Amino acid sequence: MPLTDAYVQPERAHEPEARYPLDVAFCAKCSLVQILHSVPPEQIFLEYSYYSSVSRTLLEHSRFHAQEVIARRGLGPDSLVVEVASNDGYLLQNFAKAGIPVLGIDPAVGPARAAEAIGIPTLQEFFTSELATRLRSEGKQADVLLANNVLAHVPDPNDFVAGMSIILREDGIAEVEAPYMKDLIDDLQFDTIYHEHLSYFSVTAAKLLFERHGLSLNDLRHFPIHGGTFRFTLGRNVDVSDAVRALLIEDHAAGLTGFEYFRDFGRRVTRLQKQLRNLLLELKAAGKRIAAYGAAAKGTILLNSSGVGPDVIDFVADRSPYKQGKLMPGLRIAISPPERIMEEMPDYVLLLAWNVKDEIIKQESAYLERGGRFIVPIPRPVVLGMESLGRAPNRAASVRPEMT
Ligand code: DWN
Repeated sequence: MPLTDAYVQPERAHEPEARYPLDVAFCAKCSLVQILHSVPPEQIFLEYSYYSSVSRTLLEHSRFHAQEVIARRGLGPDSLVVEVASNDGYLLQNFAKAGIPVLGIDPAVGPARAAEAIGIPTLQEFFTSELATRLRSEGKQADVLLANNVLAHVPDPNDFVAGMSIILREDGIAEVEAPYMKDLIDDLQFDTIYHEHLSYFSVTAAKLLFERHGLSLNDLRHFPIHGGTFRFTLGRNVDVSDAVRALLIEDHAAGLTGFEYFRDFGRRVTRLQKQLRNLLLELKAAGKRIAAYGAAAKGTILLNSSGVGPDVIDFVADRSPYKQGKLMPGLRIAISPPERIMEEMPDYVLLLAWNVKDEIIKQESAYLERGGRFIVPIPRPVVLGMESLGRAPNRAASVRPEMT
């Protein structure tokens, strides 16, 4: 597969692009699932196109999290909140607005610059145990350490968690969000497997990793964001909540600590890809025009692994100005502003960013009102029309019942 953040400039469309193996393995000792080929992070995260603030869903999720942590930990002007993978300041801005000193750490040049532009001090570096040691020697230790959607992204999770332990105050806590592997497997979210995501966690695997570096998994909460995410709360006190105990039991009961649970995943994915491809080709054969929405990393995997290219998808709409005008990695489908959907009124729009479908459907309600239809590919291909707005189907649009 190509790198999912390697959006292609049109003038370079004729150039070949690097592709890398994307094999996934299960560790029988600690239950961690990992991809086997690590692409150097400098190749992915320095010129990075993902800006967290594009998603209102994520901004809301982050605002509620900050408010809850400030109250729970009694944070104030003498506290320090450090975030690793702070991106464009989407989360830390809530602490800064409350008068709490913050420090962002993110290697991505663009997002780090965007964070600084809104007053979030940001180190444009990769987080390592060495950086943590340097910050600690400068007297910068965190009362709260945040690390959302980054633990899965690092080639050396042990060094990363060792760094977390170093930078955390003795009585500090860390809050780490990472996708839950059970959601991925149960809901066939195969398109979230890509080279940015090196590790995939069960509660068992995460707990073992944290404990290896003196951090106890004190508590956890599950959220629907990004298709299913755990927020792990870590501290130095060995104090394990009932929720953690319940999920450890669930891991074993569901089979996440053994290979059998994963054995038929590939076959189920292949069946899903065939269903999606057949649906799209049937629609094309019937003369329908199809676009897509969300130049998401997962969209590159979905399209390239399913062999769905510019012969099927006319364009991909995306609100991010950093992606508009470029081409999707691999199959080279053009990325356009969302306004093109209403201008051209394709019959169907494939929702590549299915994890934020509610936000996108609400945003594009005019398209549905004019008879447009969304195709949601995961966990199985379904066609959504006006009914997805909670209103009566538009009689003008005829859609075969078997596709709804
Ligand atoms: O781990 C990661 C997850 C958390 O986010 C990163 N590796 C990269 C990224 O993965 P992704 O690109 O699959 O994430 P999203 O958030 O599903 O991407 C959504 C895309 O859709 C973005 O390009 C923004 C765009 N978007 C839009 O055009 N209009 C998003 C929303 C909510 C919208 O209304």
